[in-house]
Amino acid sequence: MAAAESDTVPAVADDGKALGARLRAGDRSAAPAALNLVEDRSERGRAATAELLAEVSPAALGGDAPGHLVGLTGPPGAGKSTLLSALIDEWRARGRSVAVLAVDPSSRRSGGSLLGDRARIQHDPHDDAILIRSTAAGGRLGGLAAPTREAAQALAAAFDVVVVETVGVGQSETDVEEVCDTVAVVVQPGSGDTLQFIKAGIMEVPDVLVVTKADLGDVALRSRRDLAQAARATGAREIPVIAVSSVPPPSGIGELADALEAHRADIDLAARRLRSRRLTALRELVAEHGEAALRALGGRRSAERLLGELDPGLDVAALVAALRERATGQPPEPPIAENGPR
Ligand SMILES: Nc1nc2c(ncn2[C@@H]2O[C@H](COP(=O)(O)OP(=O)(O)OP(=O)(O)O)[C@@H](O)[C@H]2O)c(=O)[nH]1
Ligand SMILES: [Mg+2]
Repeated sequence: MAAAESDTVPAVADDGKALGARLRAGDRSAAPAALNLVEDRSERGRAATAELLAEVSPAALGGDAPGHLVGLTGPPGAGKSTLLSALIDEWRARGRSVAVLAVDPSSRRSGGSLLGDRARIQHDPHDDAILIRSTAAGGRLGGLAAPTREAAQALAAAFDVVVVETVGVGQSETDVEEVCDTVAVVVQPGSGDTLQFIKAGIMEVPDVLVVTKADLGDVALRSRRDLAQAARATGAREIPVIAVSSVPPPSGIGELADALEAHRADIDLAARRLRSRRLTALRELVAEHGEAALRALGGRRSAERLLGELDPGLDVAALVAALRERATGQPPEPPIAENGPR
């Protein structure tokens, strides 16, 4: 592992290349500065971030970033943060380094009532194999802002597990699915969440379903049964449903860690990451230039086809640049149209 040259975090945002190279070498001490950089949305920050991300791109790494990108999502108060505290202990006991990007939706909630009961993620602050960072929410509840996606990408070069924690119900979870290798959807027992969840028909999203607060007893068992039934009814693939208790003494945590790992071992990671890069590129194109950019490419379908023809080793920025070039008929142009938020 490359030793940090100094113990001070670079104050300026122009060191993207060096930070990216350190992350690529597995130097986790570069992570906090890298996250600061990614959050710097000034022109200079963006340019340095692009350099950083190029250093951890599949091309630079000679393959996909090794970290396991885990999405953890579910309704407010379901027990996500408490569960993460227990999962972090489990992963550390297994010798894994863990980074958590907790998407903080609080600014988007009316009032603060939901926050009253909220737990923080507990962890050993002296353990440098753990990094916890709150990041701002994207445009919608559960939506991922670009810095969160970029941070996840960067951290996956240096941490064994990178968790993106979001609050979400229904459709909003698909954002996490787009970025992560494995998505765990968390519901608490007897809350109506379970039913709503089943009715909403979002069974495509979870790779693993988690019922929290198993210590509550029967009500948790019932929720687990209902969910398992709904999961089976969707047919296509088997979704494990795991009941966990995160308060001492924890239970089900090892089983959940196993299920997450098993999923990751089971998927075609390269294909999932490639799909993720392409979907992200489309999303960024639209965020930058509005739907008009898609129209200029002949619609979403045709844009997807175009992406399919591009070099699979390209990173998101390169894919966006290629799309932009096609859409405008020439390299970097001012925005095609202001279409406002979707
Ligand atoms: N009995 C019991 N309570 C739990 C368990 N896990 C979490 N809780 C409680 O449930 C409440 C919400 O837990 P959080 O971990 O903050 O839930 P969250 O999903 O992160 O909530 P938001 O961040 O607000 O979306 C807290 O009061 C926790 O103490 C559990 O396993 N058993
Ligand atoms: Mg939380």
